[in-house]
Amino acid sequence: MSLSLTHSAFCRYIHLDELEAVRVKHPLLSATILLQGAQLIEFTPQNQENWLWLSAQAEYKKGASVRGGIPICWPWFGAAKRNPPSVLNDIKPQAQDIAHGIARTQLWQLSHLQEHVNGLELTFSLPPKDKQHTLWCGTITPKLNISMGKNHLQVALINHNTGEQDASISQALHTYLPTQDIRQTQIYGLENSLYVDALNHWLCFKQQGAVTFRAETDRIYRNALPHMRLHTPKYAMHIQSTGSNSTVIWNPWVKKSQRLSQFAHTDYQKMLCIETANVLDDHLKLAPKQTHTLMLRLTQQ
Ligand code: TA6
Repeated sequence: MSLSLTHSAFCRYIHLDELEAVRVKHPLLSATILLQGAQLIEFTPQNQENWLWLSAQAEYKKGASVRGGIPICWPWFGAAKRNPPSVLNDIKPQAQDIAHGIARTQLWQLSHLQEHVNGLELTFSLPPKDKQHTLWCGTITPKLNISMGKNHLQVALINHNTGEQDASISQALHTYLPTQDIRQTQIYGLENSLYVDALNHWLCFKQQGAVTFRAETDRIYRNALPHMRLHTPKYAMHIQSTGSNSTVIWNPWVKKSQRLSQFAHTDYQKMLCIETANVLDDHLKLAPKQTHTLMLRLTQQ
């Protein structure tokens, strides 16, 4: 099915193995978004490469998240049991072994598509589904807005509490980014931030200098600054966020790489995750009818 835009741009549905995706091509860019999870797996400005890392071993199977791009962790991040009671209370017992929530394996719908002279904007919504209610009984509904141009990618996860009571979730835009060499990759903007080290008994530490990678890294930075810079051997990227009180930095390194699905043993050398989030004590609390937006904006220098 083709969704016509102007003569210079088009948007159509394609199949990738078991999954359906929206493929957009514009004079300034191209992109691919899986309907499962509203997962952006490719954003390629004109004459450039994909800004996002996508596993060469990616599998497009129903009910399983594809490794790469920007998976949406919602309405909880990480292991359910690691979440505060106000988040855990809405997760049904049969869902408590599911990592990173249910949104990334549910079928979203393309609900809005708009072309601008400088790019494209798409909105995806997660229709209320029986399956969802068997796994989670919260009252917050999400929408995902993706805005793209020749030198920017903006992703906004918009949460609205439809209920008559306060509601809580944890969430992350789990962004996979490429690098030519993880050992020559640095993240600036987290200096002196406090972080929880998921690999060291979830104890709290203070970041000294830029973030570099010499071992498995799985850290949740608290009250992170809204602007970070990623430096890799081939490109530098500004990472700006609003509505985010947590930043997760992850690289699986050698041993975990051997246990990960859809991941070659040496892939850790060529990727990292910088995740725009609200997790642990900084999870999202919404009053009745309140709306909150978690927004990530990537631009290259
Ligand atoms: O965001 C970091 C993390 O929670 C890691 O602990 C690791 O589990 C990663 O997410 C990937 O999770 P996934 O379920 O996509 O394999």
